[in-house]
Amino acid sequence: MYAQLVDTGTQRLRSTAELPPEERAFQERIDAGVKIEPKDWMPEAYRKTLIRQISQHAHSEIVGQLPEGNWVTRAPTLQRKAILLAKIQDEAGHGLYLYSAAETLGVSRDELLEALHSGKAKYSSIFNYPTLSWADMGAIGWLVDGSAIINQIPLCRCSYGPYARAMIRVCKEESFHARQGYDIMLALCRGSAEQKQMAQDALNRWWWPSLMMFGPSDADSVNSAQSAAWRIKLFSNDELRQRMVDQTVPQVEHLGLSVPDPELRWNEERGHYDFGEIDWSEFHDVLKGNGPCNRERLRTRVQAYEDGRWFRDALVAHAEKSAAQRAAA
Ligand code: BYC
Repeated sequence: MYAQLVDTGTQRLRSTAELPPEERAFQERIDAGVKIEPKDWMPEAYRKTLIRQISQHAHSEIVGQLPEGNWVTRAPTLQRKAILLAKIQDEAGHGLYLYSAAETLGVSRDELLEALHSGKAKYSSIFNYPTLSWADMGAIGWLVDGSAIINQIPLCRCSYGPYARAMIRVCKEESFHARQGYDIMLALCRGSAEQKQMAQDALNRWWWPSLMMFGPSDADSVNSAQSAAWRIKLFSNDELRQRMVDQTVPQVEHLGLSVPDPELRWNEERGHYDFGEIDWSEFHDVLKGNGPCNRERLRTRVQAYEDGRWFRDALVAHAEKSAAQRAAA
């Protein structure tokens, strides 16, 4: 099974009538659109679900820096390099807001990092793919950050206040990321035949993993029903994935590229694009740790954490020394 099945204590969705009075009052607040704040009473299962999702999200932002970090020293111009650096720094910032949002639920950052570094916690499947050419910087910004925006805009309205508020700034920054990615793709598609081919190759490799980012199909999404009832999820995995396809296909056409899916076609009746079946065995393999870069990503992340130990120790020593000096004064 690819889900952690965090024991939230709820095996199935209970009707309002079945809920104990405290939980019923909580559900009524959620249904009325009231934001839940850290000091409010909440069911233990709600708290655990949020810790799971917010920490996975934070880990994704942090690990998500690695595939792009690979290209900072090889950006084609000084301007592209400055933009890429700024984007990667934004991702670090998103990770920090999100760890702070998770901490409001009573978990420590050390516990969260330990779960990531030991391989227990998940991060987005998308960051386990390699970045083979400069065009991948375009495809990631355009498709990966583009998908992230589609998933995260509704999260700005989710029921947990600190998560919803963190998402507002994150989405604004993601929008810059998506535009810079599309700008790289445009430049390549207006360039030489080889450059356009690089852009097509990047689209071919990132298209399907980007669709997988939205998670399993609704029928297989174990957490969706309860998360929807708690307004942590406002749209289903499949609804958001469809939105991504509908929004992106005209952008592909504008670039003069083609989507690597022979079954893709406009469905007049549905008013949406139909698209081919996702290779779910690939998705499950990546989640189990067997994607092309899982081991490398985790190793690099743990090494970065170890390399920064002296700095964290120095900060703590400085804080302790300052506190002792203040106490003695
Ligand atoms: N990758 O029941 P489901 C970024 C897991 S970073 C890995 O549908 P849920 C960026 C899922 O966790 C953007 N695992 O779950 C950064 C669950 O397992 P557990 C990251 C996945 O939570 C740097 C199991 O599969 N965005 O944009 O209701 C540079 C069953 O799934 C994935 C977020 O984290 C996946 N793709 O829905 C550039 C958004 N999909 O936990 C860009 C916040 C599913 O039970 N998260 N799983 O062991 C969410 O919206 C939801 O957690 C998901 C999954 C839609 C992802």
